[in-house]
Amino acid sequence: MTSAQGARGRFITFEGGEGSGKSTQVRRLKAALEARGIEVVLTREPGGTPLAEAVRRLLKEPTGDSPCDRSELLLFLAARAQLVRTVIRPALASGKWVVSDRFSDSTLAYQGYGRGLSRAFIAAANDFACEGLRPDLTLLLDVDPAVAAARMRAREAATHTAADRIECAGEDFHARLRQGFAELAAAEPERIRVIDADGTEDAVGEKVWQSVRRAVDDMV
Ligand code: Z5A
Repeated sequence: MTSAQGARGRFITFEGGEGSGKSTQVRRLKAALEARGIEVVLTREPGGTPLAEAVRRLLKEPTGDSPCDRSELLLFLAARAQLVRTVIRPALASGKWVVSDRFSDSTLAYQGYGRGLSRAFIAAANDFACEGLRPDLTLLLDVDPAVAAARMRAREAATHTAADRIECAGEDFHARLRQGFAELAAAEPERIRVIDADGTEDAVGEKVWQSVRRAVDDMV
């Protein structure tokens, strides 16, 4: 693990489609790391600062003016630039570990593979937004889309909420997403570990922990 250069903290991101269990596993990993005496800052994307949370609302809630694909991309990047500069870098510099629910791979997957915008441009723009910061480790939670959809429906029924603008993208979009994430993982197997996330929360949590443990043992 070398990419959060000079910092003592470590930067771990979770990626995958909606309903793959990222938020659940982010919380579990935080607890597991804290039990080892590691200070952890949780972030989510888009969001994690007042400005970035305002951008999140613009992206997810109806405004009467749905963003075009380019506008959507730039809003995600604006939120990321603010999060990296004001939360992630300071936390890493002070020795804390940062665990983020989504980060730059989501932009390549959703806006690149999903929306069809230039992946070369997105990679360069990500680099600009992050000032070169890259995750040390990324856990890609891969789940059958039908399983994920069932989880989402169950959550919507339990919380009386409806799917948001991005969640309503069609089956083709979600197939491109999954393929895109798989290609990203194949291109960077050292950084991106694919976790089969079809099992129970405990089973997936154990796989996540095994992937992270080597990094933890290096640190404590
Ligand atoms: N987006 C983008 O387009 N470009 C970008 O650059 C970035 C993001 C950064 C953010 O939505 C949206 O922004 C997202 C991508 C896009 N679009 N969509 N759609 P979000 O933050 O609101 O949501 P999300 O990131 O897609 O996650 P999610 O829908 O909340 O799902 P999740 O975090 O992966 O899963 P979960 O919340 O942990 O679990 C979902 C439900 O399943 C819940 O009821 C759990 O209790 C249950 N669950 C979790 N794990 C299990 C297991 N193992 N078994 C059974 N049930 C489970």
